[in-house]
Amino acid sequence: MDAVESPERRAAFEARIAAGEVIEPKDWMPEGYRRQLLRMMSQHAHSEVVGMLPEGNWITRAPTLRRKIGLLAKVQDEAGHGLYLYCAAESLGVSRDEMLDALHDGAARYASIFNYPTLSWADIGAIGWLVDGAAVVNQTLLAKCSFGPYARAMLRICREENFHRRQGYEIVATLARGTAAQRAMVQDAVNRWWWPTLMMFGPPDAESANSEALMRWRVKRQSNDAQRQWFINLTVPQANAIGIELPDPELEFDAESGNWKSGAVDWDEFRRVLRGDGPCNHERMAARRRAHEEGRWVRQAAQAFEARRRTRAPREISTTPRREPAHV
Ligand code: FAQ
Repeated sequence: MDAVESPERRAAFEARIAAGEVIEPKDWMPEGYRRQLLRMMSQHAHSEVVGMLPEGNWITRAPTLRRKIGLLAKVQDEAGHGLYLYCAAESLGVSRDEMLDALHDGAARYASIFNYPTLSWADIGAIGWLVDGAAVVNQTLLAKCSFGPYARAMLRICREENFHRRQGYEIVATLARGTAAQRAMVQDAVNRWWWPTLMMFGPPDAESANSEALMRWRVKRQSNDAQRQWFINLTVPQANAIGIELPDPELEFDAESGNWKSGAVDWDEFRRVLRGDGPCNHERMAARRRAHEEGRWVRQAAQAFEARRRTRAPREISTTPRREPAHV
């Protein structure tokens, strides 16, 4: 046990959580709380950054200029989310370099969903609609989590992910109204992304090793299965509205609970992907490591620039007003 972790301190911390207080980085916290947050937040940051790869593949092949601008902005947003999350996680006393080393060494995880390939343009719509849609459900809850920096990072991220979700849905809806070939392409994309999206919420509650602690500490505000169900309930009517079929013959509405009941998720597939045997695990990690190596000179140049800036005397600022250029 941590030298400063006493039963009294721990009880006071649990009381703060129970009262719905927000915990800030300088507040005392049990080591278990810090570790859980660090695991989850760094994993989340890695997911945003690795998540740029499947969609980044399609920037050069977007069908129109409008679609290309949208996709470029989305991929850049994901990079920004990674940066906010690394900053928020750094407030727990671990550097970004350490977190990135853990990702590149294979010690840290990132979301299983990003180990699937993007085979057609319709996949970009399916990712926006389904994957970002799932992220919004999960992250809207995290915006109310007990750790201040994580909750605050989620506010802006959720707004952006919601926009991504709508952009993805618009792509899917457009293709669903298109030619027979476009309809077939979008249906195929949804068939491939549906089940991996449901796996994003994590294993069933009974197998979720971290949920008990995370729920008690109000980091997770709903269980994996509850979040999955919420997402299914939101998504089925959206699919029906545009004539897309979700690839689950057992999906049916249960009037008693008000839920859309789904068939069984293939949890063996989920475990295989987590073990590193998904369709693109090797490709994704190789691309991430290469990007990190190729960016080394940028980081070094930025550090050298900052070191030089700090040693220079501040330049005098001119107080003479500048004249506006004359209108011609
Ligand atoms: N993938 O005990 P639990 C996005 C692991 S952001 C990989 O239930 P927990 C934006 C889990 O780590 C997507 N591993 O875990 C975007 C644990 O292993 P460990 C990322 C998973 O933490 C869109 C073990 O299984 N979002 O998509 C997964 O209580 C489009 C047992 O599981 C977040 O990270 C998985 N899906 O619940 C970007 C949100 N599920 O670490 C680009 C924050 C479970 O003990 C394009 N995270 N595992 O060795 C969370 O909400 C939670 O961490 C869960 C997992 C729900 C993911």
